[in-house]
Amino acid sequence: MSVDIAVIGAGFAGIGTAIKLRRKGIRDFAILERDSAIGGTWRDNTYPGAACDIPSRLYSYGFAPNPDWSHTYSGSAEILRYIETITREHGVMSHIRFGHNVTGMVFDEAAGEWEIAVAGRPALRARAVVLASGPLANASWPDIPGLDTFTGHKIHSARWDHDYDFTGKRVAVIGTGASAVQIVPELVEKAAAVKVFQRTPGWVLPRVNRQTSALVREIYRRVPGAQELARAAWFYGHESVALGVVWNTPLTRVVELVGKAQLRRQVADPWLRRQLTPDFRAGCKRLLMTDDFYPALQRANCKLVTWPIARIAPHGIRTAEGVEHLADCLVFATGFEVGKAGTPFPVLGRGGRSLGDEWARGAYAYRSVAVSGYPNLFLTFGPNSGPGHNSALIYMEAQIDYLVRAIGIILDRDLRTLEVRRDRQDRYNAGLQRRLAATTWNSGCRSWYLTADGFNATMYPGFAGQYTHQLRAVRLDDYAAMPRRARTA
Ligand code: N01
Repeated sequence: MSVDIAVIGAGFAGIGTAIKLRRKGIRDFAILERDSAIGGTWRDNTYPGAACDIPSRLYSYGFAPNPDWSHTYSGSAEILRYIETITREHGVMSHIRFGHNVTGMVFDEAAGEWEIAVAGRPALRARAVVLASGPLANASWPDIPGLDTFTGHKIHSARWDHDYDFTGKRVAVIGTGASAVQIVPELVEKAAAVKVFQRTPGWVLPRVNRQTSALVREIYRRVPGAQELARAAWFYGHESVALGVVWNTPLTRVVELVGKAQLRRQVADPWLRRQLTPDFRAGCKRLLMTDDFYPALQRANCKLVTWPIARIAPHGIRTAEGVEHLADCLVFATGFEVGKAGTPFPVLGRGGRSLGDEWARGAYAYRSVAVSGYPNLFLTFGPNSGPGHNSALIYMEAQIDYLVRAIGIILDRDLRTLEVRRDRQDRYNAGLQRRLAATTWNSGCRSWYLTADGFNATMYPGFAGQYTHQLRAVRLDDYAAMPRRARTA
């Protein structure tokens, strides 16, 4: 079986890619999705309180504005509905092959095709592949001793168990990242007791969510340009935030002042305030946007535990000072496996070289979308494309436009291979790493942005506008292009 293009993953990026391929008149493509439904992150992250902390007008595609967002920041169900709607409206559904779990890819140099292995199914061949499987797709269970000995219920934030009834239960939440700060305010409403195990306090900033009034929705629907204007306002607002969170400059202190003011305003107890005060520069780890987390921690049925976890016991969690915290349910808001195996499955390029091996100490790519040695392969949300201050969708749409243009070049010119030149890739990454050294992410905290060796393969050190600008055109002199006919000549 073969197609011109294989897209791996039917989340936001895969669906966006498919829409843009169709708009370009490309029809011979398949989206391989391991699950039985679309939506990726927004299908999987359905924990109570799950929402996006980027405004919906920015956290959506520019080509598919939605006048009906119910709030400034939408919940996960509404975002999933948006993805389903654009998938249907743009005729993408028929391209999706559900239950197709890709287990590996090998580049066949003679044919100029990727051979894609799919669990329990025949392999698929494709002239070009778009890897849209997402960096935060696999839940991370922490390596805490005794994890398997717990006799109660265990839930990970990214795979919520909606059948479990928290009413009257004692719950222990491990983690205080972006997922936990959304979960805890919901859990305290139902559970008898909630203990929140914090290893590192994060910077918490106000979110201020508002319902969109009927009048505003009507304006967005009827007034030409209104949605674009609102999106532009949010975009430049977030771009200005970059000055305080991307680089480690005096402006970072402004963000820290806002965080400290929120802490002072919402937490009266000086002891608790001290426990919640971060000891690293704002932005070094992901900023936590919430108005509800601190109030939830101060509810009578909630307690913050700051002693390190020593082990998980059959009936709860034992902390370093020897106390056992009994729990009926452990909630793991412990994040995702990021770059642990290099790539989500083995990817073998020219001469059998392995992308996983090359990326073992930290991933790199050319402008985050292409990798030398792996022709006709394009990445969404690839190395160093994390924003930190703006919407991931802005970055994603720029990547998609770029890679669809590159794929168009492969098809229109009937190329066997289009491969980024190594020297261009190296020059790009040398510049990136130089700039990254001056950012807040490299200022000394531990985060999933960095590898164990402190290599930043995750974030883009600049404004969103700079990132999208560099992807506005495919510069052919950055690539080696080999026509198909050269094989037989
Ligand atoms: O995961 P995280 P997340 N013992 O890795 C703690 C996106 N997202 O799911 O900080 C004790 O950030 C860990 O502690 P520490 C967003 O990109 C977006 O919350 O490492 N604790 C931390 O507190 C985000 O960055 C939205 O010391 C342990 C927590 O678990 C990404 O997803 C909403 C531990 C993990 O935090 C991941 O966020 C939610 C251990 N052994 C998520 N291991 C939006 O709104 C880990 N921890 C867009």
